[in-house]
Parts: sequence; C-alpha cells; structure tokens
Amino acid sequence: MTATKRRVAYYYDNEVGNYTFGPNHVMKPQRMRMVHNLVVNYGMHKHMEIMRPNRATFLQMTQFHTDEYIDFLKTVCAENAKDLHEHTAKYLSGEDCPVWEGIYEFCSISAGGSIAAANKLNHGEADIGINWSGGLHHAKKNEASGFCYVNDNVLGILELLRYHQRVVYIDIDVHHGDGVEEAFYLSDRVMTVSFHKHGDFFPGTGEIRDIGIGKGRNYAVNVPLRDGINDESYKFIFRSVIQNVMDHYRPGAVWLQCGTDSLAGDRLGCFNLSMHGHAACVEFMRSFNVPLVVVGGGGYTIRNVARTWTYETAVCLGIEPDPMLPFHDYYEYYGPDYRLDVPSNNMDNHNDRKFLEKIRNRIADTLRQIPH
Ligand code: V1P
Ligand code: CA
Ligand code: ZN
Repeated sequence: MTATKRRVAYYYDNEVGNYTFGPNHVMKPQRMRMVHNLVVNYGMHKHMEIMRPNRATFLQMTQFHTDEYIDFLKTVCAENAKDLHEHTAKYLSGEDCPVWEGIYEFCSISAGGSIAAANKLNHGEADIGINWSGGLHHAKKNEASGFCYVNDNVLGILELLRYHQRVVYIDIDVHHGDGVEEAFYLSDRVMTVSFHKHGDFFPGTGEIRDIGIGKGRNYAVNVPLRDGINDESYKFIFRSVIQNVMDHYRPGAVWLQCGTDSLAGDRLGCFNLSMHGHAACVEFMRSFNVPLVVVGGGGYTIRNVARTWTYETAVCLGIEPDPMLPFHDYYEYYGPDYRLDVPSNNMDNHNDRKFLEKIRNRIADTLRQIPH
C-alpha cells in the first residue's frame, strides 16, 4: 500500500442507523452504524477529520429533484400514505421504495453528507471525502427507484461542478447507476462510468451502446458484465477502462460510488469480488491524486458491507488494518472467524478474457472521439 497520506474528511450522523425501511426490506441503514463502530474501534478516527454533516435542506435537494416530489417526501407518512395514494403510486415504487417513518430525515442525512464532502473538497480542505450513507444512485428527478429516494450523488456532483469544469462519476455497485447517468446524459461536464451486471437484472438499463445524447454523446460509459466476475477479471476491465477515461477526460474531481453488492456472497448481487478486489478500485482512484469523494450504495450481506467499507476507509487513509477484527459492539456478527477479510468463493466466472477485451475495445473507440 502506498505510504503517501491524504487528508480525509469522513461524514457520519449517528442517527442514520436508527432508520428502517421495514422489517422485511433488504436495505438496512444499520450497516452504516456497524461501519462506524468498526472504524472507531480500529482507531481510524485518529487519522481523519470526522464530521456530522448538516442535513440537506429542501432548497439543496431541489437543485436536482422537483419541488413537488421533495414536498411529497416531506409530507408522506404511514398515516397519510393511503390518502395520498395517487402521489404515492406516482413517486414511490411498491416494495422497493415503501413509505416508512423518517424517510425525509434519512434522505437529508444521506444527501447532506455527500454535499458536505463535495464542499470540503471544493475549498481545498481535504483530499478525500467519505460518506458511506450516500451512493443512492437510482433516484430520479421526480421519482424514487430501487431503494433510493434522493440522489445524493447528483447533488454532490452539482456542488463539485461549481468549482470543477469536468467531473467523472464511477460506479462499482452491481447495479447500473441509472439515476446519475440520466441526470447528466446530455452533459459533457460529467462523464458517468458504471460497471454492472446486465441481463435479466434490475434496473435493466446500461447497455454498452448507451453513450449519451447531444452534447453528452460519448460522455456516458457502460460496462455490462455477466455473473461471477472475480478479482482478476474485474481488475483488468476496471483498470483498462478507467485509465483510458482519466487520460482522455482529465477530470478535476472524481466521484466513486462503492456499492458493496458486487462482493462475493451478497444477498442480491451475483459477482465474486473479494474485499481486496473491491478495495483495489478505491486504491486505484486514490492513486490519481485528484480530489476524490467516496460514497456507499448497495450491499445486502451487512457484515461484509461493514468489513469492506471499513477497509476502504483505511485504504483512503493509506494505513493497513489488522486482519483480525478488534472487539466492538457488533463483534458477534463476524463469527466464526472474526476476520476483516471477505473472500471470493468458487462460483463460475461467466466473463472470459475475450468478452472483456471486446468491451474494453468498444469503450476505447468511444473515448477516442473525445476532443483533447
Ligand atoms: O427487481 C426489482 C423490481 C421489483 N420488481 C417489480 C422489479 N427490484 C430490485 C431492486 C434492487 C435495488 C438495488 C439498489 C442498489 O443499486 C442501490 C442502493 O443496490 C429488488 C430485488 C432484487 N433482487 O433485485 N428489490 C428487492 N430485491 C427487494 C427484496 C426484498 C424487499 C424489498 C425489495
Ligand atoms: Ca454499477
Ligand atoms: Zn446495487
């Protein structure tokens, strides 16, 4: 690991873990509290600035979302959801995005952290900003989708655009980053790059031929992958695509969505990345020495989410944590091994070298169109 230190600003609100999407929902905000508890018990708080972000205001959230939609999120609760059912059906989507208590406050915490991280970098007060409560990449301008109600990524990137001419958005969640792609699909000031499972998988978008429209043509990059991708294959495709993106686009800042549903053994995902394979993407982005915001996203086997985001916090700091977990509040979740690592398993990799080279070459053809 590189010895060079970075100034890291880490955003966390200790109320975030109290929210719940409902007892049967797979998205569990408690995982952020598990990460934070592990981060502190590893002593990482001594190496970075830990901040409780201001909650995003209505005005901040409506820099992307419509007033009507954010008004709805502010008003809706279990008691009035039935009366508002026409709106509920329009703005929310069944089981994925139900109504639950504190929905607006949760969104304002998630978005507040991402906006604050962007702001901190804009003022040159940190090199890396971290918000594990962010990364909610499916939310649309006027609609919730796939567990995401407010798109903190879009709001944070809009903040970065006040100081930077070009920003690159990179998304290693197993799902396509459709909400962020759509927000900037017509723009050449944000290049969106999503690596995702494609083929009979939510949300169904993100084909390799989707490259942006109008001024935004050639500024959207999609890397559709198959089941079972392992560390070696992911490293190959991630490094070749991203090196090419960084060389051609030369962004002033990088936004990295680190959804951990791309890990082996995720409850919803179908990839086979180990913790080290996932974190290698963080390490690689850090190595460019460009202002970097790192956010969370999906991740449904929560002990592995906590392991990986804790390790990735250490990667941002440039320190190597003990492979054995320290004793902490959630220690019993990590048995029987009580180790930090998330290993790969023996599932088949349906992404052979030829398939990946074809993707790499096709993306290289698109990136060659970019003026420099
Ligand atoms: O597949 C669907 C929709 C629901 N059907 C009508 C089609 N939804 C998925 C949504 C996955 C969202 C991922 C979010 C993220 O990218 C960012 C935070 O990780 C879905 C799935 C699934 N296996 O794909 N929803 C659920 N499972 C679900 C499970 C239990 C309770 C509620 C939803
Ligand atoms: Ca993705
Ligand atoms: Zn996901």
